[in-house]
Amino acid sequence: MACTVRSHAPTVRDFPFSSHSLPPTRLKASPMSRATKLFEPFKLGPITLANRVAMAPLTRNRAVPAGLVPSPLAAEYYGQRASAGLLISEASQISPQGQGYQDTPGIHSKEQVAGWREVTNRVHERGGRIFIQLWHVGRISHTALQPNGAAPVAPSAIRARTKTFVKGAFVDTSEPRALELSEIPGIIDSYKRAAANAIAAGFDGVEIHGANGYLLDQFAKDGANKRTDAYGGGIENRARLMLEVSRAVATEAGADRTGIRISPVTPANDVSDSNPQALFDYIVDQLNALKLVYIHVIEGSTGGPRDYAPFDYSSLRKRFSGAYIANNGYDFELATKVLEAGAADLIAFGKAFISNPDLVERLRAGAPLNPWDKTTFYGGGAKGYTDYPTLAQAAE
Ligand code: 8OZ
Repeated sequence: MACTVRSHAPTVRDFPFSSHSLPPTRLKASPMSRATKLFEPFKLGPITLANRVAMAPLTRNRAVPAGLVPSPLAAEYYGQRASAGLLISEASQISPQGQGYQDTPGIHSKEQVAGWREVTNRVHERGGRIFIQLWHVGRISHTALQPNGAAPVAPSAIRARTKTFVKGAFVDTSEPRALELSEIPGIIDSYKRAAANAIAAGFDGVEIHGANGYLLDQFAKDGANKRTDAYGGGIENRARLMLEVSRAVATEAGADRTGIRISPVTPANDVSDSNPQALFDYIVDQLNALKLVYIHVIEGSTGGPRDYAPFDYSSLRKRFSGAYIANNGYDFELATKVLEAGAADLIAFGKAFISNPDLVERLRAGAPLNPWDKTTFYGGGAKGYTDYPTLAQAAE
């Protein structure tokens, strides 16, 4: 996204997206339990979710620096949130090249698989379900995070006008190099191996990160993709990588355990497209043919206005026979309205889940929500991660 450079010294607590934080929702306390579709079970492929509340993928930058393995605190954090119908993990790089920020976890090494196994065990013990989000950042990275200090890779050698966070400071993303055609099978293979690792780690499924200006979104959108080969030019060519990755991951994990997150109009990470409706109508038609289990759609500007740019999301809903997960700025009222209207199957909540481990119970009771603390979103330890109280703990 076009990030505003701040005048004060940057810290890991100041990722661009945190500037979009909405004021915490305070709902009127009510002793009644609210019965809406939000709390009804949902069959997602072979698994049954206890309710229609999903926890959106949330970058928290707390992996153990040596090996970028999820820490024991991560098992506690996800376990605390297991009453969500579906947890979607923080974005996790599929390869060392796929990393773009400090201390994000991976899903490419044995040690990472073992770390994630602790997370999935904890969530399952508590009756929850969890998918992992598979991530390749493409050009949203820095040479300091790349193997051998190499340039990050992208569809085209165009630097994104945004920042990333490296070694305790904000830095401009590095000038990327364009991927050679001959390298693309290797990228697809990394997604496949990551999907196999995810299943080995006990995840219920995988979500491909096709959103927010990262690699697959960079290929799809003509602001970032100026290629002249089979992966650039018209819509079919630009969509090719996202679709080839989807097919490969679905082959590995099962289409009924493979979802994808998309953000048709977001300006996040300096990405743009001249005709997002035509592009995403085509992409969703193809995802439907691949029989993916869900599309997870960020409606509007990520973490910002829902009406950022005109787009007909119902067109995507109509084209896709799997589940539709809606995200961005939902509260209880809007979630209920959209589910009752049949415009979505699940609603993903982001920041509210950071500060409310028992978000489902609070929504059901109409109880107030804990406000979130932006300064502990990215990096650090237990503070702002595993120490937000449940309603029961708050009453102690
Ligand atoms: C916030 C900070 C860093 C990365 C995304 C993975 O927006 C992210 C992300 C969010 O999808």
